[in-house]
Amino acid sequence: MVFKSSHADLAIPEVDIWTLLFERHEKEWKDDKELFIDGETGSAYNFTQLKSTALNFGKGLKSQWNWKKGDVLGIFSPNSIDYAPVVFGTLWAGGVCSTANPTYTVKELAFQMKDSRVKGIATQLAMLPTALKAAQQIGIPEDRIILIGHDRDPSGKHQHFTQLKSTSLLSLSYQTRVDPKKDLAFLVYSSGTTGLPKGVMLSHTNIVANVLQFSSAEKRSGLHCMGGQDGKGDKQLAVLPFYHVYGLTCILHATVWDGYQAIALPKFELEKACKLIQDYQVTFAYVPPPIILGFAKHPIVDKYDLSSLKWLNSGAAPLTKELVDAVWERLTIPTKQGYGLSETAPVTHMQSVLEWAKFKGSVGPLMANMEAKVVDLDGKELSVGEDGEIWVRGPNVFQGYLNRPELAKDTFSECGFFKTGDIGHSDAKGNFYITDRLKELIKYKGFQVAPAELEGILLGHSEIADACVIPAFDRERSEEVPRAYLVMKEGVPRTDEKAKELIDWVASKVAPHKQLRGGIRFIDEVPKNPSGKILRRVLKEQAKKEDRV
Ligand code: 4UU
Repeated sequence: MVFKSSHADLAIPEVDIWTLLFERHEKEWKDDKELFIDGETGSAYNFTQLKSTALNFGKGLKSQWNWKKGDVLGIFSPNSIDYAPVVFGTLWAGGVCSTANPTYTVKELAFQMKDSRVKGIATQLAMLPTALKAAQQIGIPEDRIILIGHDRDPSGKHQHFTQLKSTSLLSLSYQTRVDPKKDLAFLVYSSGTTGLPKGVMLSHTNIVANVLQFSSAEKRSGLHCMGGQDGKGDKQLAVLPFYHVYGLTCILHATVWDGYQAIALPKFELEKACKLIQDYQVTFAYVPPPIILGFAKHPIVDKYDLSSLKWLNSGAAPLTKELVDAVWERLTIPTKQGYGLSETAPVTHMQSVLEWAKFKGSVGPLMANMEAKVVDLDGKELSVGEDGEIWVRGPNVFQGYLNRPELAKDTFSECGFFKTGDIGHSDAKGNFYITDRLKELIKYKGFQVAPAELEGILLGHSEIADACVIPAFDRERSEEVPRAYLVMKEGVPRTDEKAKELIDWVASKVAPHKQLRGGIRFIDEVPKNPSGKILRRVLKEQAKKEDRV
């Protein structure tokens, strides 16, 4: 059967993101309060400042960099309130943003920037050396590396994004027109169901649709914008990284569309987060499960008054019922859940605060304009209560993987459903439950780890004959961690010291979230089917037994 959203379809306007956020909505603001506030310095952008800063940047791109429709800007930065004008200015100028994890190594960054063919990179001073090395490797001129954030370049070589100036040429002062359905707004990177990270092509319409679908779903959770009746409005903690699709749509875009206030933190530190919640009277936060764990269990939380919080929303990785209960016992606030993927811009399912207690463990019902199927391995449709792969269809589903048209036939069904690679079911009321993952992907703290990438690195080691990486489970922290099963070349000792040496060796080559936190196990042979495909399931089952999952 096809599961359809129980919510009435929303009209998704055929407009680009800039027009939706900055033109359609402007007149509705009752005031001009701050939208993005820097949690560390208190500096902020209100709507008017955000719009003018973004416009200046967009005009600067056109004037100084001869920016054309479809040109891509790499953004390599932790959360900063400047992320907003840089993204929206780039979109105004017809550009596309390729957002990268700020903890990437030179190699990881160079891969993404080259793959998405960026024309420049916006970064922060602390990451400038990495950005410069990556830029040099892929032939991006030094003056195309610009800074965002508070720090300026002491050498004066790299402009701050606010220094890009427009000329007075009238032709450059207009927004670059795009076709919202076809033209891209973002390239976010995901490994999808298999292989190395790939550029997920998100069009303007994908994001516009998801902002509206998501905003409409969240209204059921009692949020109101700052023009709300009591004049106070809701405030959120913006700790999810903006480079990841969850933070990108649900915070960066939704803040502007719904007029919430977002208090931005460059990285999650529990005590800082608690202090900001207390000081700013934050009312809600989108977070991944490890942060929920912090709120539920960490002693530091007791030092702060978090009574302004109305609820937390968890997503990006599985959440246990026990954690939801633990948050309720400690803070008396609901933890609801959402589900989504980079490929769906991202949210497809969202629980409302009215449903959290009745359907704990559920990721909620389908959002408006969404349909889903649950299918078995042969693609046969299953019905209520039966576990299978979840397929989804809707206006937020992406345009395919960049430069990889050959993947379309495995990614989409014949009738245009996107195959998520996640396993789950729906109950009779339309609440979905994610129970397992069919695809290779590992989620560490909500961040993607592609086993194929780690296997590639491991196979480059002179002592390793074969490798398979799978998700293990860290029971104490309640999260997935990458574990490697290795076949060593003859004569190499299979000792704890060797394992530690290899773990450190991998750590020196990858961003911190990809480290082999699940350890290394030495085996005689990687299980494979007759055609040589790794049978990850076998090792996953072995890991489950060992980790008592
Ligand atoms: C079990 O992680 C994301 C998007 C997350 C998101 C979550 C809730 C966005 C909005 C929201 O409200 O994207 P990716 O591409 O990094 O990873 C996608 C994968 C899914 O395929 C699934 O395996 O992350 C996993 N995942 C979840 N797993 C995402 N949400 C959940 C969830 N429970 N709630």
